[in-house]
Amino acid sequence: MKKLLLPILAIVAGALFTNAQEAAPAGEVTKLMLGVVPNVMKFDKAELTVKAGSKVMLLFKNEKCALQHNFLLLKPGTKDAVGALADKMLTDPQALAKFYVPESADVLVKPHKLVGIGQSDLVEFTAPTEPGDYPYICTFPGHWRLMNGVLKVTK
Ligand SMILES: [Cu+2]
Repeated sequence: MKKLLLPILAIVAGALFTNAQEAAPAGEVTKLMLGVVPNVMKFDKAELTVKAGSKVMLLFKNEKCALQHNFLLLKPGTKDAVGALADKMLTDPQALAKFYVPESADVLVKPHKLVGIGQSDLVEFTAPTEPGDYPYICTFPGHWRLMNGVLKVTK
């Protein structure tokens, strides 16, 4: 069922996009895959690249890691600040319900859930219009120092 859903979503997004394209010829849908390296608290890619302002469909998938993870995209230069907020959530009784997403204006893209073993989260967003290096991190407390990467937004 899940395997079916993605192609269908892609087709729907593609169809929507075709219509939108007449109004916004610069747009395009970029599909990205991001995974988890088991047991070392790392994403399987340290770097991803998208065009500024493009539609992005990112499939974040945890195939083999027993820990739970998430995917957040942040404003440039804010990894340490948001990471520190994430670590503080250890004392927040609502943290699990919030999927360990800290409340911060530096968070550009939030996850829908924590992704346990065998699970995935399809994250759709519009890439920032300003080119630059946008950090992505997992905010499960303690993970972000190792579990981070850079989304390169290009012109
Ligand atoms: Cu993690």
